Amino acid sequence: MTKKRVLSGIQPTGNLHLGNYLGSIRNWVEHQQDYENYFCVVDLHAITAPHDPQTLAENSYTIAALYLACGISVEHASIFIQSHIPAHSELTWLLNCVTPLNWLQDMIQFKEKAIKQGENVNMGLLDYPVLMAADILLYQADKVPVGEDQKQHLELTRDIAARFNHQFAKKNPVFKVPQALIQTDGARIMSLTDGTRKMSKSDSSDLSRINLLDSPELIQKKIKKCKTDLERGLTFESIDRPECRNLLTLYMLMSGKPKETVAIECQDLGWGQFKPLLTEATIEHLRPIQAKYQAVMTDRTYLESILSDGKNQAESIANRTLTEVKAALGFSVPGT
Ligand code: AQP
Repeated sequence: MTKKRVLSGIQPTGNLHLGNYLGSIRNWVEHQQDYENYFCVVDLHAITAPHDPQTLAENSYTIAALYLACGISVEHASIFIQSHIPAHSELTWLLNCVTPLNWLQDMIQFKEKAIKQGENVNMGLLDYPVLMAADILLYQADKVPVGEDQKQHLELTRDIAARFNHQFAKKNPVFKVPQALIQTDGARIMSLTDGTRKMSKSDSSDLSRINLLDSPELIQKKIKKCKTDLERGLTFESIDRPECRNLLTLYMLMSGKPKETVAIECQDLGWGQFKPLLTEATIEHLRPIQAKYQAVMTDRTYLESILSDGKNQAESIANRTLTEVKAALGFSVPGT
């Protein structure tokens, strides 16, 4: 039986944090044997916010190395860099011309990031979800594992695919309409400094997130300083204690203990007793990931060969879809 196809990606906009890992990469790793996987570093998305050209390429290699360090295996997945495959940009343009403007103006991420970026809002930021739709639809992906913040973009991808098929390919649909794959626990990891905001690479305070490559000392400092409340006894249930729920979830996922065990262990604890437990579990969880990352980064030739193989495997599928899209839209073919 042929395996269903999975595609996902992360922007090289900074160091990966526990939100990216728990909401996204962890799912890729857990289910990689069950699917035919394509995992990309979405560097074209990274320039929708102000970026530094001096670090973009290196950040992309860092993210690819972290995919491997977190447990993605090239036996099950093609790993590649989005900008290495021109079909992503070309399909974006074609999809731009079938996507109603008001669909994009309604996107929550656009509204939030537009406020954050002030006067520095470019067309690319508005167009971010169409580029994401192109990434997914090029590979005819069945499933897209993402954190909850990307759910709305996935819905938009489905709408764009359905609209294109309906307008231009009624008899033989060109695009598969993909499904989101969202974990129940860890789908939305919150900031360490404000339990009502998601943990994010672009938060101006580094204390708001734990990065996968943070040293044990820095992890300890961030957890020590993280926002808590004045109550004793820690529970998952309290709706009005967002920091408490978030930190218990982090502890559960970092320690690998079942939710019930954590609930019993922490029900009578104060923050002073809990924080060292979370610190220890986080440091130990990240230790092997950091060691593997260092090993991958010392062999650049190996990393580049993985990205080159990944590109070749992915590009043939992408180009096939692009040809079908252009045919459906009625473009001429050179030489005919
Ligand atoms: N806080 C989070 N909790 C759970 N999942 C999360 N993801 C991001 N933040 C959380 C998931 O990580 C994947 C990669 O995201 P991305 O880098 O492509 O863009 P993003 O969603 O905008 O992530 P960030 O960290 O907030 O980056 P910036 O600040 O650069 O925009 C996605 O699957 C996302 O759901």
